[in-house]
Amino acid sequence: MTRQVTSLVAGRPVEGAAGGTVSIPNPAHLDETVAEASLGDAGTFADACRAAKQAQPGWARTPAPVRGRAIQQFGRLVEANFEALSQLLTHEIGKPIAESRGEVQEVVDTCNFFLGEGRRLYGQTVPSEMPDKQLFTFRVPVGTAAIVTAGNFPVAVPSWYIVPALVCGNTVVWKPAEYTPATAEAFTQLLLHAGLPDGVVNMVLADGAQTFVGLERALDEGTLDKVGFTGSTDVGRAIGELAGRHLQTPCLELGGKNPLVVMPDADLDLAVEGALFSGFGTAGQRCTSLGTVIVHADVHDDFLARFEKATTTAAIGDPTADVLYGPMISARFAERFEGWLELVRPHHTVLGSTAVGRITAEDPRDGFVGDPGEGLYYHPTIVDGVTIDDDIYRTETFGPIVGVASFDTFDQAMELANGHGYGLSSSIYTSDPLLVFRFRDRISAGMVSVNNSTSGAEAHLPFGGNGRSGNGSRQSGVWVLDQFTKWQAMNWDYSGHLQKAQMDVADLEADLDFRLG
Ligand code: UN1
Repeated sequence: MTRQVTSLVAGRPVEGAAGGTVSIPNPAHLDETVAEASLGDAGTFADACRAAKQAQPGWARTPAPVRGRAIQQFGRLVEANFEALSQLLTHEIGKPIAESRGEVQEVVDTCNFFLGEGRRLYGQTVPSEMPDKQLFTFRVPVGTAAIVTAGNFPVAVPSWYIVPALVCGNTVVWKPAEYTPATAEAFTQLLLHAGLPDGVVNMVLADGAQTFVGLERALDEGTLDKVGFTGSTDVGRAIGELAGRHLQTPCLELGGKNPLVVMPDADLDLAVEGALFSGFGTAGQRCTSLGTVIVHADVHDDFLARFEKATTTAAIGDPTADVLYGPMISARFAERFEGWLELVRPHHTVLGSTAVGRITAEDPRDGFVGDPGEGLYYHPTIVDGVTIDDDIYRTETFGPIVGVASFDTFDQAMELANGHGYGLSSSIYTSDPLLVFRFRDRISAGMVSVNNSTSGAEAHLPFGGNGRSGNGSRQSGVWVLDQFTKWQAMNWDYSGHLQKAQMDVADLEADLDFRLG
């Protein structure tokens, strides 16, 4: 069944298709159309920001525990529609069904965490320098938030922004990836049925260029107070510049080139399992996907042989079956991936499958699950012999490709782990606590795994990166509250007279010349 979907602004579907229409094929069965979407344009986006601005004061006045209740209801609706949403996600972006269910669970986990935040949103009571005076802090909503997200996690990542933004008293304009309109529309319908007043959540389907113009317009009009963006480093930089001109700090979650370091004392089978999942799970299209395995020279050959075996024998294919990964998300992702395959140089050794590039009848993959000709399937590719000077070392390659580099000293391992300038996720396999803490101390990444893959962050720890991976903002858990609230400081002097801070403070005479005999 093909879904007809459109933007949802102020609780209503947007008529017409100011930004044109797109047809979304199932990437696992290209002859099946999942959705026909009517796109909005910059004007639609600006209208949505106006609707959100209008709804915001009323939503902020809604008591926070009641806002938390809306989040609880949304979480319940997601659970009640768990399987339908998971299946839709798999149909629209080809994510293996087990991973889609995991992603929907991440939305439920996020709701479970934040539904109680409505009853906390703690401020502080702080002692004053003066008698008969009390200091306080309050969390104040930022206002309206535009959330622009990628399509590789079309519901979990949006929920990381939208759920805390709402519970904090903000209203939202969400711009999902234009290649996941069906999942986005379904997700928005669940939000709209959770009891949110019209205009509190708005969803605009639009392409990137129109969205950027819409952002500029809304910022100029003063209808937008915060931008959250998950996507590429280049677009993040442009959004950061734009927001900065309006004295705003956006929440930016950008790319990664996540290292997985294998020390000589590592459990190699465990490391292989981690590399396989984070390298090829979601067809390597997570921001937390493994970029380069950095393996000690003493265990390099042994690790590589085991990694090659695991990769060559892994089940790839139909995402509704039990596979390591399915197709690429869309034709755009497939094309970009083909470009990145050209970063493989003659000094590299390529392993992992029966061929490189698209899986076809001419370039088949042993053990492929289903018919590769039906979808956008690509061979897994291990590139051994990566050095710090290689383009592939410093380029985020969003797809099923993993580099392998080797090192002799821990310093070299750290240079390789940090030298690309990204800093999202990282991992070390070792049994030595000293190395674990040395790694934690020296790695530039915002997230560190020990004897675990670079993917699979839990939904209540701070998620985010440094350097080319972001501007230091963090999502998830209590840490994201600082993205969606501003601290307000209040002092209340009930002494009945003016007490001047710093000047009218009681002095305690001390004998600072005193010394022990
Ligand atoms: C992303 O790729 O943008 O940590 C998010 C993970 C998932 C989320 C990834 N929980 O791999």
